[in-house]
Parts: sequence; structure tokens; C-alpha cells
Amino acid sequence: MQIDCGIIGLPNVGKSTVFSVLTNAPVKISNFPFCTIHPNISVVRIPDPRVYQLAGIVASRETVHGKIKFVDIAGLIKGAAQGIGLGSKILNHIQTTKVLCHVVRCFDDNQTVHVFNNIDPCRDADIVNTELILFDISQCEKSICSLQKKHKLINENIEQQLFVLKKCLDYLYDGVLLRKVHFSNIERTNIEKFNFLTNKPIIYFANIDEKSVTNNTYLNKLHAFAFNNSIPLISCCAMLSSSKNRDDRFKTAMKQQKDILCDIVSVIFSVLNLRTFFTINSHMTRAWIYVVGMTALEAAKKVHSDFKKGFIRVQIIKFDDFIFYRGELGAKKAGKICYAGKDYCVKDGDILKFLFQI
Ligand SMILES: Nc1nc2c(ncn2[C@@H]2O[C@H](COP(=O)(O)OP(=O)(O)O)[C@@H](O)[C@H]2O)c(=O)[nH]1
Ligand SMILES: [Mg+2]
Repeated sequence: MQIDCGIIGLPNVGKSTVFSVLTNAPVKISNFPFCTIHPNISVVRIPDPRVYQLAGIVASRETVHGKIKFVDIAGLIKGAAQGIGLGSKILNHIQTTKVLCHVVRCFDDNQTVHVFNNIDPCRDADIVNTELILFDISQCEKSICSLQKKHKLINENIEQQLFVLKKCLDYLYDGVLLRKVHFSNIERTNIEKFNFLTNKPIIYFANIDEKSVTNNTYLNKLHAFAFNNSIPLISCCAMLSSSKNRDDRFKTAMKQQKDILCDIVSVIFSVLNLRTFFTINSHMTRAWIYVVGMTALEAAKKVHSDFKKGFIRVQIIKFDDFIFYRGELGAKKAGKICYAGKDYCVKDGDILKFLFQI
């Protein structure tokens, strides 16, 4: 499963800087709004030291990590949803992403233009929220229109979709983000395919500078704002000072990249309810990302469709046991292997082997 994360925010707040730190990809970073026109897209490996620990024991030739795709789009401004700035087209690029990382400027710098000339993270966050709401309103209105037009003979399924879309629209007109609305399970399934932006989990990324790591009043304000809205917040200095010498800068940059990526991945795992299981053999040690609640049968399907088709049972070794007893044989001798049927609920760190027959 690949996770995609859209990077959003006002222009010139450091989105592309954050993107380039996370992905190591060369991108255009410049001190003027709308420097990013086409989206920057990059896929990176999800850091998980357990992959190497397991591969070390079974001497796998190859290791495969989970992947995460970051999409860095142009900055949003007031009216973006109606086509001002680079328009609503830029928001189309993040419609299918699973989670949004909203970069908020929390640094002072007279040299870097702010579109409103002063720094106010909560105001900036509100403006972006409003643009997301306006974009969802227009998508919602279009979807209602096309459903009504296309389906002259309205059946039960269409009726359910129209009902939930109208419910969404009422909330959006009232300025409510859809992720705050209570939906029944059927309603949730019905709106999933519309990919509303305000229905996606969001993470704030406070872009601070090195001078104000310990005391940053903008960050304190954003913390309170995020807390009141139950939104996770990561703070980090995306741009390193150029005053360090080359070696120090390189070391700091390497550590910074690892830290930011680990922080963001851990928050994304938490908001999307993601976990990891492993499959291992001498060819390959592989990490598989899944959503909490997945059964052994669904895991089997993920790994190979034959495993699902001919599923007999699954062999499970816990990661800690595998490491402690130095592999499958040791775990077996210690009685740390168990077997389960297709309804077994997979746990984080499980090492799975599927027994099947077709
Ligand atoms: N002082 C300072 N400048 C930054 C920081 N992050 C980004 N910038 C500068 O802000 C400008 C805009 O950065 P960019 O990443 O292109 O912003 P975007 O428009 O949001 O993608 C560039 O001149 C960056 O060098 C930071 O943490 N501190
Ligand atoms: Mg940019």
C-alpha cells in the first residue's frame, strides 16, 4: 500500500523546502509566491529499522520498505478555489491523496515575502481551510448536479449518495470541515469516492527557524490552535542556516532529513491508523503497510492473490520473538510460533507466512 501526502499552505511558507528535505529531490525553491507551478512529486522509502534487523537474520538478498508519495503543490491564496492565483487546478493534484500536510510559516525573515506582509499562523491556517471548504463546495455541487442529470431513474443507491452529498453541502455552507462531521458507516462509504479535501486528515507542519527553536511565539499560537482543533502538529526548521561549515551542514542536513521524515511518517501512521507486517525469506524481507483491523485473509490477498485463493492458515511470529530467538527455528524451539485462520486480526510487527493450496 502506498500512502500519498499532499503538501499545502500559503505561497512562500516553505512547502517546497519541506518537500525537498523529505524527499531529497531537487526542486525549485525561490523567494517569490507561485514559484512552484507544476506539482513536485516524489516517492520515498518509509524508514523502518526492523526491515534491516530481520534481513540481517535471514540474510535476504533484497529488502523492500513501505513507500510514501509526497505531492508539493503551488501555494493557495484567498480565492484559489474560484480560480485566483493558480486556481482550483492545483487542488485537483491533491484530491486523491490520503492525508494533507499543511505547512505554516512560523519564522521571521524580512527577505522572504509573506503574501499578507506579516506573520500570523492561525490566520494563515484559517485562510487555507476556507479555500479547502470552497473547493469542496464546488465539487459537491457539481457531483449533485451530475448525479441528478445522469440518473433520471433515481434508484436507492443514487438516493443515498444524493442524501449524503446534500448533508455535506449543508455543513460546508456553514463553514464546517467535513472531517469534523459525524457520518454513519454507509454515509462514509458513499462519500469516500468524492475525495473531499476537508474530509482528509490533516497535519500542521510549523516551519520555524533555527534562531527560535526554543522560544517561538508563532509556534505557541499555532500549538493552541492545533490543540483546539485536535490536529497533530510537527515543528521543524526546514531551512538550515548557511553559517555552518560544509561538513557540519552536511551532517546536520542528513540528521534533519531523517528526523523530519520519521516525525511525519509516525504522525501519518497515527492519523491513518496504519501498521506494518513483514514477510521474509532468503530472497526478500518486505514490509507491508496496512490499516488497523485487517484480517489474515486480506493480508494474504495483499501479498499474492494465490495466497488468498488457496488460503489454509497463517503462521505468525512476533517481531520481538524473531529477533530474540534469532530466526524462525529458534522461535519454533521456544514455542513462539502460532497458527491462525483467515479471520485472525493482523498486529503490528507480525511476521506472516501463508500456508495455501490451489
Ligand atoms: N528564513 C527562512 N526562510 C525559509 C525557511 N523555509 C523556506 N524559506 C525561504 O522561503 C522562500 C520560499 O520557500 P519555498 O520552499 O519555495 O516556499 P513555497 O512557496 O511554500 O514552496 C525561499 O526563499 C526559502 O529559502 C525557513 O525555515 N527560514
Ligand atoms: Mg513551492
